Amino acid sequence: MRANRQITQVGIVGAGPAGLLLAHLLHLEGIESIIVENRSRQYTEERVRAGVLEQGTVDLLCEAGVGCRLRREGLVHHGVELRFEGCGHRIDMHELTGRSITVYGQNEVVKDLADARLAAGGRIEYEAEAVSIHDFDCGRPLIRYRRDGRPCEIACEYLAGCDGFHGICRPSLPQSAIRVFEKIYPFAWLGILAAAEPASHELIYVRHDRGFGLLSMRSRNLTRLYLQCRPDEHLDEWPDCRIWEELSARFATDDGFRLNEGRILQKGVTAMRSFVAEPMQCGRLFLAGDAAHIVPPTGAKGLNLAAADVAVLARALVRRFQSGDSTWLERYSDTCLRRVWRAQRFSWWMTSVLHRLEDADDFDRRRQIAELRHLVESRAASTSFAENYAGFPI
Ligand code: FAS
Ligand code: PHB
Repeated sequence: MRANRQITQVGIVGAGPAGLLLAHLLHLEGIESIIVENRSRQYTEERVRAGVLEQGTVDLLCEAGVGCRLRREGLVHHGVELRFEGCGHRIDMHELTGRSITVYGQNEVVKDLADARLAAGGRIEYEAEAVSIHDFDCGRPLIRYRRDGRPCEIACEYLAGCDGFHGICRPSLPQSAIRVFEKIYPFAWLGILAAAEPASHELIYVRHDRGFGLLSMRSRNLTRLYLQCRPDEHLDEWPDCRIWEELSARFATDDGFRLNEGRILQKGVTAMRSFVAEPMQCGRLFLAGDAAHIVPPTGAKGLNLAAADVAVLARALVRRFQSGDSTWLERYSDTCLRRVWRAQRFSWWMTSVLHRLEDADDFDRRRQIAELRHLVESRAASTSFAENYAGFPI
C-alpha cells in the first residue's frame, strides 16, 4: 500500500512540552512543522509530571503568547523551604535574585500548547504507531509511521527528536555518533496527588534520617507529595495510611507542623537518574529535552531544560530558514550542553544533600547537615542556591 506522504520544513517526534513548544515557536516565525506522537492527546494531557517552572520558562511561554492561563492559574512562589533536624529554613529567592518560580502542572502546559497548535491549524499526528526515522545523516530526513493501519511518511528538511528518554530518536543514532554520561541513583520517589489543601503555601524539601520528602502542589486544593523509597518499591506495599504515616514522620517539626491529608487521587514510583547524550545533534537530527538528557527531579529542572533547548533550536532554525545561515544550528549542541551540565551539577548536588544514602555512615550524615546549615546561614551559599533553583535567563 502506497504511503500517505506529507512534506514539511521541520518534522518533530513527540508531543510533550519540548515538541509542542518547538512547533509553536517555529509557527510564530512562519515555519511549518508536523508533530508525530504515539499516544493519544488525552494521555499526553493527563500525564502528571513536572510542576515547577523557572522564571525563564514562564517568560518564554508568555512572550510566545501561550501564558494567559499560566498567569491566571499559576502559583508564583518567591521562596522555598529547606527542612532538616525538625526545623524549617526559608530561602527567599526573590529577595536574593529578583527571580521567582511558578507552580503550574506540566500537563496544563501541554494542554495550552496543544490548544494553541491546533487552533492555529497545526498538524499533530496523535496515536501514530511504529514510528521510525530515516536518512537524517545523509540527505532529506523522513519520519515513517502507521496511522489507522495505513503507512504514512513525512519528508522534512530538519528533524527534531523530542520523544523523551524512552523514545526512538536517540536510539536511532549510530552508536559511534554519541557518547552518554549516566548515573543511576539507588533510590526512587513515591509520588502522590492528594485532594487536600497544601499545608504550606511554598514548597518544602525535607532531609530526614528516614529519607527525603517533598511537599509541592498543583492548586489551592491539590497537594503533590513525594517521599524517598527503594527503586524496586511496589505500590502494594504502600497503602494510603502508611504513606501518610511516613510523610508525617518525615515532615514533623519541633513546632508541631501537620500535613493536611485527603483522598489520594494518583500515586506512582519514579526512578532517579542523571543522563546526558553528547552531542545533541547528528546530521539533520536535533535532540531536545529528555530525549538528550535526564536530571533527577530534585532540582525541578527537566521541563525547564526542555524549554530552553527548544528556544535555542527554534532561533537557530528560524535563522537557517530566513537567512540561509546555519551557524547557530552548528552551535546548537554546545550551547545547550553548557546549560545542561550546569543543571546536572545542581540536580545531582540537591539529590546528594537531601537523600538518605544507604551506604552513608554517621560522618556522612553529619556532613549533609553541615552542608545544609551552611546553605541556610551563608548569604553567598543561599544566593547560589536561589540562582540555580529559580533558573538562569534563557
Ligand atoms: P516528554 O517525555 O515529556 O515527552 C515526550 C513525548 O514523546 C511524549 O508525549 C511521548 O508519548 C512521546 N513519544 C515517546 N516515544 C515516542 C515514539 N516512539 N513515537 C512518537 N512519540 C513518542 N521537570 C521540571 O522541570 N520540574 C519538575 O517539577 C519535574 N518533576 C518531575 C516529576 C516526575 C515524576 C517526572 C517523571 C519528571 C519530572 N520532571 C520535572 C521532568 C519532566 O518534566 C521532563 O523533563 C519533561 O517531561 C521533558 O519533556 P520532553 O522532553 O518533552 O519529554
Ligand atoms: C512537583 O511539583 O511535581 C515537583 C516540584 C519540585 C520538584 C519535583 C517535582 O523538585
